[in-house]
Amino acid sequence: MIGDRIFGGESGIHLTLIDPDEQDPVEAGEIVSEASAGGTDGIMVGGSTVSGQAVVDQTVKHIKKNVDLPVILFPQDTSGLTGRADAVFFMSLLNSRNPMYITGMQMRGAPIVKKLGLKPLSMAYIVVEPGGTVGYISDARPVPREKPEIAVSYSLAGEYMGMDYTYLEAGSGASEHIPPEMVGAVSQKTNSKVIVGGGIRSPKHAKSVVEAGADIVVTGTLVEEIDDVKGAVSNLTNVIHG
Ligand code: 1GP
Repeated sequence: MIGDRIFGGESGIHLTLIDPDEQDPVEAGEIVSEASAGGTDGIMVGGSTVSGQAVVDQTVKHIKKNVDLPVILFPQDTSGLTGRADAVFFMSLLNSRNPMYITGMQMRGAPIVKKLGLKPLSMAYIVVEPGGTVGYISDARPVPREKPEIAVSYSLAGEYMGMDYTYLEAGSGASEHIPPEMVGAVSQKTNSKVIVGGGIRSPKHAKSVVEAGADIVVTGTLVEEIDDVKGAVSNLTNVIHG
């Protein structure tokens, strides 16, 4: 079934993140066709500044038209939801200072997720320095890069609250990805599936976080900036799939 590898909790997964504000829906469909040919395992759709539900809906429509891959929403608020997707990262930004990003949006979104029949994937979302746009918009207090123990504590807190995934987020387009030492500490000391994203642009970057224990690697900016999406994704998936 679609998404079995991801929803079954397997490791060695690559997800391609599409920000609906970065291209029109038709172009998003073309990009994911290339990413699929390069071996990506699924598509995430979301961004920090999405300009409305209609664009999310149309983006997922064109993605679904072009590829037979699971589509997981990565919403910044309820406007990031559409029933055309398969699942949603139902996340709480644990190190935000604003309760809207910890439980507020979740309260508003939960009935919509239920009504749309989206599969909720429960996730502790942890913003790490530099944190980028998402860190700024969500009023996060980014975890210092040299403090893996703080990331472990947040991840464990999420695990004990019943969350299946921990997403270590450096911020889209980050100058440096999550330090492997932090990925390793979270992977070893928690039972969470560890997702790592932000600033991963090369097979070398991907290899370093996978070897440290990342179960899922997310790349977004790369496919926005490169012409040969298939080639770039293929280079990453060769490393991530092992
Ligand atoms: C952003 O972690 C994701 O939420 C992906 O980051 O755009 O830097 O790949 P990049």
